[in-house]
Amino acid sequence: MADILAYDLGASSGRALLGRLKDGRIETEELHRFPNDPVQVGGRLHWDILRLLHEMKQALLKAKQRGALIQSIGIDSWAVDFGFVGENGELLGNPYHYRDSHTAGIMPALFAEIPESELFGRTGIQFQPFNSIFQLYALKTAGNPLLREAKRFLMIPDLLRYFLTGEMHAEFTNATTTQLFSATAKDWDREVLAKLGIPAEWFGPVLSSGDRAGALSEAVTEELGVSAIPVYAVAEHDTGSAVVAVPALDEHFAYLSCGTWSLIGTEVTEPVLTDRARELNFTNEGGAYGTYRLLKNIMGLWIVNESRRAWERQGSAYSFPELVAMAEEAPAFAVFIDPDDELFLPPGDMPGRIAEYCRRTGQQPPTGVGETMRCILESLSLKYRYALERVEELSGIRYGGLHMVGGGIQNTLLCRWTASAIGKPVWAGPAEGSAIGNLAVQWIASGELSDLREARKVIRDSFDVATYEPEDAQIWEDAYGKFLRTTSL
Ligand code: LFR
Repeated sequence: MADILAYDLGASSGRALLGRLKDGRIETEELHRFPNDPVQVGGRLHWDILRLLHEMKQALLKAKQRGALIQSIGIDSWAVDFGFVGENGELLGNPYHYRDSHTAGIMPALFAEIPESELFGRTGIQFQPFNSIFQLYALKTAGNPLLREAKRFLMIPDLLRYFLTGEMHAEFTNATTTQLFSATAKDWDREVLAKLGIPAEWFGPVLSSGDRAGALSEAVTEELGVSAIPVYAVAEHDTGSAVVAVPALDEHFAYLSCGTWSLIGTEVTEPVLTDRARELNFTNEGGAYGTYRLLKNIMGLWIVNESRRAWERQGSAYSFPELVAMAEEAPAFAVFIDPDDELFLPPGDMPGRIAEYCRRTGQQPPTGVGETMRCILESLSLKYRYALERVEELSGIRYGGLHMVGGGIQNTLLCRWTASAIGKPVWAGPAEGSAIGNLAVQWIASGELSDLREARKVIRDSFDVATYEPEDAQIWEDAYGKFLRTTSL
């Protein structure tokens, strides 16, 4: 039985999943899971990229020990971040983490060179200070010496794929998230690059999902004693892979990819470049097979993860199930935050920032762990409703419910509250959305699945999808009104 391997790297952990197609069903096996802890040095926040490569190699060794015969490999990861390769083919420096503060306050300076409306019209991408365009601009403004030596710009999965294969390629879904990619010409936007003085030669040809992207290099096959396994470009942006795995049978559907971030949106065939989409700061990220992901970023479980770390630093360690149980016991709808307030973007003391947000908005700060957790999870659920209403406005479609995929669905309280907040059913599953979408594109590439539609059907047949029905309609309606007033949304 042929196995294929998906590497899915998230902002807090990475995993390697083996996938197998058997009688029209997908079977997966987690080969390896590893933390992805960023490293702070000299006041800057970096990814530990070589450690990630090491862990990816560990997965290949584990596969070998199990006697798995891997037919192909795909890599997906978070978006926007990148590394530079120099003249001698070596990595220059360490890739920055998109939550590093070097992009804070940088957006207005760039808009003085390219107006906001022009940049959105050209790229269709939402404005976030951490988009690659702003990161590059910040490095340039600071006179960072890496820029003088750089010969190629590679996004995180491109870079890791290069380490494994020796070939440098860009990939469509992830390339769009740079905000340097033309939504209409479907190629790097050379005019934007020229205006910002970024060398166009850094940006190579762009592969589509399912294109062959080389094979394990001799250096790797010799080091690990494995064969030259082919590597495919999948939907290398993890959210792009997660959307591939949404088990929807309808053409039009709404999804929420729920992990460190919450990405809520729908799949469209052409980017929506209207003024309204720009005002709402929606994005049109490239999807698999020429689709676009019209979606909105919501800060997501990052706020929970960081709060947990803050409590741990204060000497109180809680597991996620404990935190969720404490949220459920706390009083309902006491205080609200806008999870997308910029206060919550950088790492740090989230409970302290939630208290600060409450004071700023005339609310009594939550007093304990349970209250704080309740505030976060209720506010997230209500923000999902706000965003979903805007997805419906932009697409002109009313959705019958919301598909939730990603690790966040293990938080069943969040799924329940989301259903109640949006007043529609939530269909939750699969949890390993990105890795499964990654596998699916490899199977389409090898011809074992015919297309995206068939892939979604097979995913639907292979994984449990839990349905959550909305409850307490009026109570949630009132809470939504209070949430909107408090957050001034
Ligand atoms: C989710 C994600 C989001 C992107 C953010 C930063 O993992 O890829 O889609 O906006 O991380 O890269």
